[in-house]
Amino acid sequence: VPHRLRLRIEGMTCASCVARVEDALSQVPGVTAVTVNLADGVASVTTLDKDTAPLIAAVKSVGYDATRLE
Ligand code: 9UX
Repeated sequence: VPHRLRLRIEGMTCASCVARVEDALSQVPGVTAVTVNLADGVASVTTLDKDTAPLIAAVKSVGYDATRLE
């Protein structure tokens, strides 16, 4: 079943940052939905894969830091 998780994203300061993070997360296999809130610094991800490491790696690959929120 799909599940939702949230990531704290560090370093986003403008709307283009949001678009970069959304694009990166959307391309991770298993991801079916992504929303990123600039003001909160939080990404909400719906994914079929329980492994969060590829999500965090994708965010880091475009220049931001990410940590799982519980
Ligand atoms: Mo906006 Mo974000 O000019 O790295 S793209 S600050």
